[in-house]
Amino acid sequence: MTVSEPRTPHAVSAVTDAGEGTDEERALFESVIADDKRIEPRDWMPSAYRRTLVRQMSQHAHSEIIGMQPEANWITRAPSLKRKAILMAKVQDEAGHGLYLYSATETLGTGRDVLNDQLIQGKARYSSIFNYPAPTWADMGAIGWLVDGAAIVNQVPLCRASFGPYARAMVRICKEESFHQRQGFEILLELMQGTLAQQEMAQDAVNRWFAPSLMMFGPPDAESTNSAQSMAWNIKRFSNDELRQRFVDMLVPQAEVLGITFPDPELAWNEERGHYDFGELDWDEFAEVLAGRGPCNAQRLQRRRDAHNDGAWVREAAAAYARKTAARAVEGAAA
Ligand code: BYC
Repeated sequence: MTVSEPRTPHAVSAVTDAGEGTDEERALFESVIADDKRIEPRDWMPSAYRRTLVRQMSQHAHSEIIGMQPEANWITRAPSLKRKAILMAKVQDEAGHGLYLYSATETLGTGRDVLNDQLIQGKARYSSIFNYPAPTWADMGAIGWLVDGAAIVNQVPLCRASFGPYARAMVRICKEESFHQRQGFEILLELMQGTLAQQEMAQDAVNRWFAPSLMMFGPPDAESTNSAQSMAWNIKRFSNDELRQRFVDMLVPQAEVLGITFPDPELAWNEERGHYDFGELDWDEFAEVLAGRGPCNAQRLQRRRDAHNDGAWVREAAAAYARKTAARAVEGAAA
């Protein structure tokens, strides 16, 4: 399997860039990591640690922002006022998550405008999962249950990430993701208790989202270029495959409650391992999506660009208002 533009694996140590910082600074950084404590924005840190955080946190922020699109598409078509209100609240939460994460990334010295430019110019990654279409109402259930479910499994360990602002942002995000997952499960539960057509719609959505949601955890460990270093720095706590396995083990009993099946003939309990076995994922498809050739990549980016351009007048008005308020404050102080 090849992920587009593969990176050379980093050497695995707490401090990578030899010669950086003073002996004291490096020793302090290493001891904070070894003691499983937090690095804060003003602390000295190796530049590779900073770059890794900016990479992961900005990709995460972009995922939240792009991730609003498949669901926002259903706000005007939600089947009831109650469903519309819940969906609006969820999409609004995703915007909030994006903003906390951009703010946390800013504490590392990379501004939101820079990150936004990278996103709209197609130079930044965001989660592969948001390049798949959401053609039916049941997709809202499948996204909540599977996509937010995978997000929780991936993100709960990030509440213990070594960089303080990231870890703290994740605490609130995880609480909200938990509500998101339950609302998805509840949509599917209601559909599965409905007509045959509704049951088929729910099953079809789960068939389409199952494998992509497992790919959210990233490539297999052997192909994961960043994992070893990120784990040495206590940014990641578990490997991609460990979390993927945890997710599958969590899903199977929930699927039984729903009366839904997964499109994987190899899915079976393995007594010896104490885990569910599951089939190989289509990593060529994953590579295609990462290379920008997934079903919705072009549409998602274009919509983000359009929204950014459409919002220019709001940014200009806010900046003009801020200038005016500042000028009035100066005049008031002089008077
Ligand atoms: N999609 O070395 P690896 C949400 C890239 S939003 C795209 O294992 P790492 C939600 C990876 O970036 C949830 N790219 O990487 C929002 C790397 O490329 P670069 C988003 C992926 O970082 C709205 C290369 O593949 N969650 O829940 O150690 C509505 C090699 O991978 C993906 C986060 O962002 C992917 N799936 O581990 C509803 C969580 N996987 O950068 C829901 C935070 C891998 O070297 N991020 N790549 O060019 C992480 O935990 C980690 O970054 C990952 C990847 C586990 C995703």
